Amino acid sequence: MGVSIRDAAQITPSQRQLSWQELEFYGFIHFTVNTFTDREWGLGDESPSLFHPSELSASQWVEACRSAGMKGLILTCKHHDGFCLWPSAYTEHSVKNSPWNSGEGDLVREVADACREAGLKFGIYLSPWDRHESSYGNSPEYNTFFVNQLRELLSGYGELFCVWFDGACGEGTNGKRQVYDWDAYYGIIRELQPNAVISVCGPDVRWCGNEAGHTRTSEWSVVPASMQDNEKIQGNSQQADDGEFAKRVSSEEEDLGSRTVLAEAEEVVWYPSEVNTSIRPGWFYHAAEDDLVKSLDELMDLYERTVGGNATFLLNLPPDKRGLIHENDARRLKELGQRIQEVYRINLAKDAVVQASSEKGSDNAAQRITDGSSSTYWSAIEGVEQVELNIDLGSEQAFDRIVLAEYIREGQRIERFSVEWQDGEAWQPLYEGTIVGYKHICRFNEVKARRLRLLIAESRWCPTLSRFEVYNSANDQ
Ligand code: FUL
Repeated sequence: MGVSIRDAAQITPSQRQLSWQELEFYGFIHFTVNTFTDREWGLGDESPSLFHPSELSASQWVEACRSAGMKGLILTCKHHDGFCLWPSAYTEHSVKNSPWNSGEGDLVREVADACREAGLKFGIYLSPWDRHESSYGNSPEYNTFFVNQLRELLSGYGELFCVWFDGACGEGTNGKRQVYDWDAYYGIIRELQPNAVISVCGPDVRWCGNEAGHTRTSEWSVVPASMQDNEKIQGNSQQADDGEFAKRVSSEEEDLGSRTVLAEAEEVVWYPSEVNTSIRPGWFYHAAEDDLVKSLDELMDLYERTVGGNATFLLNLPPDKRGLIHENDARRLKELGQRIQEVYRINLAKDAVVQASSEKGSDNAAQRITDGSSSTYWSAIEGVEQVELNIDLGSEQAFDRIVLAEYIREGQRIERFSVEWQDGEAWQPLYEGTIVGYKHICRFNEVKARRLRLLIAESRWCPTLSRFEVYNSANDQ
């Protein structure tokens, strides 16, 4: 029992996990018959004739995502009500029986094409729980049906970056119990879309555990393999359509990867976190929520805590009955994109001179952390777990953000660090942090300084860093 620090330090991401992590921020679209019935969970008996968006424009959705700085989009191809946004050959419960485009429409195709045209990655959400399909609960029959639907989506719409399996199910004790054949689902995904990550009820991307935008101070990507247990993920997911779940934050499991956790673990895996939340209270559009779009400050804070907290940010945008992202949401997304760009535009450490108390060799010299490339990196000598890095910005600068990035191809190592600034002869504390991982955004009150030092107080085997950047958020003015 117990995983050694050195072993934990050697756990690295797969190529598909790395590519996914680099997307950082991407959109979620919840759209189905619920949009027209004003519900969050459809019952499965809705008539396909309800689905009649009057002005649907997938390129407007994609443009809204792009304006926010998102690099991908995941579409609810089928939510719990079972209605399919593509003309599946395996059910009548789909767009082929809707007035939209006279039953000739294929929304999955429209969104996939719009994404490709705009340079966004495309991913699919397919709810395992299906309240319409009569075979649901008759396990082998439904599993065949589900694999057939997966095959349609995996083979008909070009490259996918993600297949998102929701853990939610509201069948309750007297409902139908379906035993999902996860191995069969994963098998066909790996076969037909080897580059796609399988998220939530899947081995590649971990659900952060809440839908309210709560983030952990120390979000480890290396966690016990037992976290990949789908039964447990489903148990923690939404069980009832009571409008409460999306607001709930459970902080029971704050620590998923510290040394205390490693000491008890049998095996650890690279299983990084994704934070999913909605721009409005609901996942689907409700006119009553038009004035409840999250504020720019809230969204910016979420962005900095998720992407800047070693997670990715999956932000949901619900198109309205017209089939458009409402003006209020579209405006907010554009504002967010501008704010992100402005805050992170001028890196004040671009020409900084860096020295480290330990350096593995010239390929991994300390200076690598400011060369603007995320494929070069500094590393301490193996076995050196505490390091001091001195950063000289060349002249005094005013700033309130520092961005750190580990070279995660080599694993996640840093456990505790602090940053100080030089004030005359003295060093003043500026920031204390725990993990870094893919990206850590340090936020603090503005300070004016020329010299900084980063003290890595605890790490696993030897720390690495690929980026050290300095910004001033006042630059957005
Ligand atoms: C939940 C679902 O029940 C919601 O409707 C939504 O799809 C969200 C992303 O996951 O658990």
